[in-house]
Amino acid sequence: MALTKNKKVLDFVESSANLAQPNNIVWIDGSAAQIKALKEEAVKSGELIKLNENLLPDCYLHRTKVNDVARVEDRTFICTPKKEDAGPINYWMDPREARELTNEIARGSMKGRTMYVIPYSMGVVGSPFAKYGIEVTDSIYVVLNMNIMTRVGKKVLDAIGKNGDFIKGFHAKCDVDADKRYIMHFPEENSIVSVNSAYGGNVLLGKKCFALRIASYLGKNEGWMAEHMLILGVTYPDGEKKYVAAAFPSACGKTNLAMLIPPKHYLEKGFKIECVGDDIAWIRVGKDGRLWAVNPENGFFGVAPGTNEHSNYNALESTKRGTIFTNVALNTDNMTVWWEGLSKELPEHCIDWTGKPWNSEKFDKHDKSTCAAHPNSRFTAPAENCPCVSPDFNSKEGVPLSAIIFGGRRASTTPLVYQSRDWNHGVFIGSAMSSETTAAATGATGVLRHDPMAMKPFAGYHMGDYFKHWIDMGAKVKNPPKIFNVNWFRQDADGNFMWPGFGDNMRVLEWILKRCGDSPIDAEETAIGYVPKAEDIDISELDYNIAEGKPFTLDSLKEILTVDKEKWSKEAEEIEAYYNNSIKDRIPQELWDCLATLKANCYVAPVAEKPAKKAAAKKPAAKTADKKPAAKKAPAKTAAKKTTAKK
Ligand code: OXD
Ligand code: MN
Repeated sequence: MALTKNKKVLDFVESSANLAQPNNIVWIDGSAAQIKALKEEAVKSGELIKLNENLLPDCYLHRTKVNDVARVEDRTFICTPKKEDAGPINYWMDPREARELTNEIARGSMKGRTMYVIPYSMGVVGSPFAKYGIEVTDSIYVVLNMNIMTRVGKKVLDAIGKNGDFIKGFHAKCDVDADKRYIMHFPEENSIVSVNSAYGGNVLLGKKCFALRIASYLGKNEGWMAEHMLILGVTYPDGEKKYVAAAFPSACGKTNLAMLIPPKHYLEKGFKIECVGDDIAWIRVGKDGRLWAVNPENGFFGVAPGTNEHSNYNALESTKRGTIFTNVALNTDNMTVWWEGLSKELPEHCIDWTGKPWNSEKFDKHDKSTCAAHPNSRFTAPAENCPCVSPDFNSKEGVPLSAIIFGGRRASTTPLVYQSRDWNHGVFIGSAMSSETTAAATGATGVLRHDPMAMKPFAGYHMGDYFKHWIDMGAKVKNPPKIFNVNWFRQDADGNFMWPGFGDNMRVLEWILKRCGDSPIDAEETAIGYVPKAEDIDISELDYNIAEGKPFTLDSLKEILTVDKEKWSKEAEEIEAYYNNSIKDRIPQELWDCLATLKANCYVAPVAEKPAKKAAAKKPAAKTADKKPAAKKAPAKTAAKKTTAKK
């Protein structure tokens, strides 16, 4: 029975049903009884496997089809009436054509099936940040994941009210046919359509589709920001709290940073990290002239491989109850789960993510095809499970940001940390981000690509306009957060990581926040921005590399803080080529100015020549392609600390 009188909701449900022709329609009211019954039904049909109730209470395993394991960027479209509004780095389709195509695919696809209607809220229901959506789907897996990742049920329909608006989301599994898979966004119609997939990032429509692509478009029009960022709080020994948001591309360690456990001597002093969010931040200007952020989600859709009690104790604890695992391995000895990096010991009897018995003798950690768990296997865990979840997690106002951090996987060039000269320069740094690709999206991994603000796959409109929106937002805030860039992934000539990462990133966070107060600590001004004086980063009790006889010293730190002008001069050319050849137009002048400054700062006069003129960035294209050769594969980390590459 319909749970609302809102005509727009009823019309949307009716038109979806007319198209997909399900046998029946079930409204998700959010009650525990309904969710329990759906889990039982999914176990009966084999869609979910019930795990050991004593060891992993209320936890389930789901396997996707082998052709459906990651986001599909080349089948994800922004459907604006004018192609140029989607911009040159989004895939675009004419909205009418997109509707016709997906209607054709979805027509009658739910015959003999049930269509579930999920009312959900991104953000705390009733808060000023909250936005509502209705997703219709023929997948119980989607219902159960949405129930973890968002706030669902009747309370959302009550908040939408009789006349309120919402984002329409239509999902149909169809035949999970990769050739007919489409993830369509209609920003001007507040609508999303997803067909022929059942993988989270393509079908949990509240997440990437709504909370980033559609929300970034809404944010541009309404004066706020939707960003691919974690949010964390640092509590100081005297009880003071400061908050940071950080953007890293998918599977580059956002969840690890958001739940970091500081080194022992920080803990002893009373420092604490609390997690507000691990993937998405909605950011608004507060009455006090600062930027305030909320995490619109209610759970974590985290990458499983590499997660263990050392790399991310808090994430692992979060998965111990009420969690849905996707494409991890099943340990049949005790009906629990396993993935590469969970433990050193390999399970004796195990079914791999494709459902076949796994032969651990053939396992080669350098060959992904021998893995028991898919490299992009996931856990969907309730945020309330997380031991370090912030008491501000459900705050209606959000948290005030002291710093914004950008970061990517860069084997060279980018120092461990540096700070922008001001807001606009920070926007430039974000716009120039590049990182090696990961298994979170289909396609080759380990290839360096530009990923501005970690939003390349998620900005719902023209990237040049998105940069402009950042510039405009900066002009609106009296006390903007300071902007930084970090790189945990710098490698030495032998391909070893030069910084331990994980909990030790606390040392960098501490420096960042010391730069944000009323009387910031000093820093070195360099060609690219402010870099720490090495002595100002606490490296006490850092045991990195000791086992290899190369302990981490001040000189090691100095090495990863170096700014090599020659490399940066090449980087500047690369950025200019990216602007000219990929983004092409609508790049704000402020960013061209920052690029010109970078080029001038990195100019190295040829030896024995007269002083040369300063180089200036100009629009005419340098003809470099937006591609670099695949970065050298990172071998396992040093013997001092064996870690996975998601720090
Ligand atoms: C994610 C992603 O799932 O970025 O968060 O792919
Ligand atoms: Mn993400």
